[in-house]
Amino acid sequence: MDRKSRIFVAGHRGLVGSAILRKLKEYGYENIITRSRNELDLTKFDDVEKFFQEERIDYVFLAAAKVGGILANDTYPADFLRENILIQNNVIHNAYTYGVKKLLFLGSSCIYPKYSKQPIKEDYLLTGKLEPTNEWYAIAKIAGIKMAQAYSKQYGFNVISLMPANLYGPNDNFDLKTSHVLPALLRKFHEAKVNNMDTVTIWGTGTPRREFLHVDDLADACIFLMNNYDSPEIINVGTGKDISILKLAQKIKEIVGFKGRIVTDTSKPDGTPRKLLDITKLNNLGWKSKIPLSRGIEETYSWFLENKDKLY
Ligand code: GFB
Repeated sequence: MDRKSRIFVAGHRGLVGSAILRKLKEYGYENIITRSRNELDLTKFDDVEKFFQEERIDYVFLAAAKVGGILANDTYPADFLRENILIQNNVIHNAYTYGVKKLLFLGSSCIYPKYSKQPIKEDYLLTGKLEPTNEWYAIAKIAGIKMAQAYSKQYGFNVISLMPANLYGPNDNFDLKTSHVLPALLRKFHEAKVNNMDTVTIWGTGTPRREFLHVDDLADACIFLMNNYDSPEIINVGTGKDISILKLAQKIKEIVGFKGRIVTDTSKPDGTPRKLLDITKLNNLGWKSKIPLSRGIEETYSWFLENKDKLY
């Protein structure tokens, strides 16, 4: 990409898209194109076709997707499967058809088998059964990876696919029913502190382990790989470190300054026991994450405090 390239960030208001937009601006890219959901519904083929026909886009960051935490995935399987497949099919096909030079697709660490050997290497994809709470989303994302690879194989389209660890940061979803664990716990501990409550309840047993990547690190990796990686083979993006949900809760409790106890609700699902990514391939290309978890959580908590009145 050069400074004048026409770069489309799909999903620029979401956690990932907004971070990519910030980072592109920081690096001096001047020709960034965005559309809100009202302006362009990516699930509508004809609208997406018209957009690519008219806009002559050079590069696409496909960060638009239906996403959510463990409960949202488990509750709305049809929406997660359908919307994601529609968005990625429409964008990938029309990007290829209307001359896009390169497209970046985003998957997720949940595409790997539930009981993968750890850390998870890229070639473990499709070697075992998926985690049932999010298999619908995972199947959609696997279809996206395969779509990208098929367009590369059949048409020579330059597409790359990144598999990020669990993401967090500014512009996350803080709705307790649909969010991921990290924003949910920030909000729960904050509200418990403000309301002088005795306990905060976390879902599941607290024993599952997750790898958390700050979305600004992911955005940086996206731009790095757009400029330095040309292969339809998937590539993991993570920190190389994971933490149990209970330890995460203790860390967030300390950062927020809540004095009460943590209790577990084991009627809620644990999900995958562990999904630590093997990031050797990315490290060998010369990229490493920079934001340590504690600092990332502190900054996200500050962002939450500044923005919470607009969030829910
Ligand atoms: O972040 P999370 O919803 O996503 O949950 P997954 C991670 C772990 O935190 C699970 C526990 O073991 C949850 O039971 N947890 C504890 C909580 N308290 C809470 C809480 O208050 N809210 C939430 N949400 N979790 C998602 C997938 O799985 O991860 C998606 O469903 C996607 O497909 C995403 O891959 C990255 O890591 O379990």
